[in-house]
Amino acid sequence: MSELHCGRFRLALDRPLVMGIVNVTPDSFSDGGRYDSVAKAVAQAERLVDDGADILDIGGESTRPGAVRVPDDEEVRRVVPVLQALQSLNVPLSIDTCKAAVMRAALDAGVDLVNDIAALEADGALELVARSQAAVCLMHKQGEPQSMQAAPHYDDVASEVEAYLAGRRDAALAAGIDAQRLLLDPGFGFGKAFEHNVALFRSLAGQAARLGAPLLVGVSRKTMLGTITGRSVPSERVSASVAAALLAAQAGAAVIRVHDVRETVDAIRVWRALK
Ligand code: PT1
Repeated sequence: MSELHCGRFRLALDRPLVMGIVNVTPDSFSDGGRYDSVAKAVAQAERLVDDGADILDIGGESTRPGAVRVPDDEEVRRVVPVLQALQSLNVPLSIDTCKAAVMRAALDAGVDLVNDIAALEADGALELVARSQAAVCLMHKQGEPQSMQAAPHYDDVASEVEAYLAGRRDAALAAGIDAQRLLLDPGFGFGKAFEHNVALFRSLAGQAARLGAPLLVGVSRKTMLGTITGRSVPSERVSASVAAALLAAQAGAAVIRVHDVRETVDAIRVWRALK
């Protein structure tokens, strides 16, 4: 049975794992010392573990369409205290970053997985992760979050994303990152129009089989689900997100990245019991 070598942990991949999202984004008015945002993130993380999260994904910079960049040192100051506070929870910790400086600080703080929307393309990132014991998620995107939804273009989105992921997988293997440390992610909503996301979603089972690596899928509360349901408010996309998570699980996704851990865990339990 396949397993993911993930820092301090060996995670069995015999069922879809649920990765819970923890955002550390300070309120600039009331939170000069960042105490409030750290305390809130830790409380949120503890709740997600109670709800059944298998992995916690901690992020200090939003990468949703149009989000503004956060400087390296500011991102480090946001996430490191949270990672330190969560070490003793004994749950695998993931850092959601594309910056090598943040990866280094997070690895020093004991992070178990590096979740990189830029697939370790930053200078030094591949070597840094290779020297660690952490797992890594390599994601596809077209363009940068600030402008990626302006005019996404593909001739064949599924084969282009698959070729990119195969190339980054091979770069990671060549750098000495063991296959059992790798997750690949098609990157829903990252430089993709609605039709691209749909075509990509329908290609998940084939990609999982051909890439020969476990896939991570992140569709939770995303615009594509708002387009399908007509719900413009992300927090009203919970049922849509759970439905999409189940379809991703059915297509063979190994890890599902979600906001709504409790709902997703229950749905996956029912799917596994009744399928
Ligand atoms: C993801 C992901 C991520 N998504 C991984 N990491 C985000 N591995 C952050 C929208 O269309 O899918 N995989 N880290 C969040 N990014 C987005 C992108 C949020 C698009 C919302 C949208 O609404």
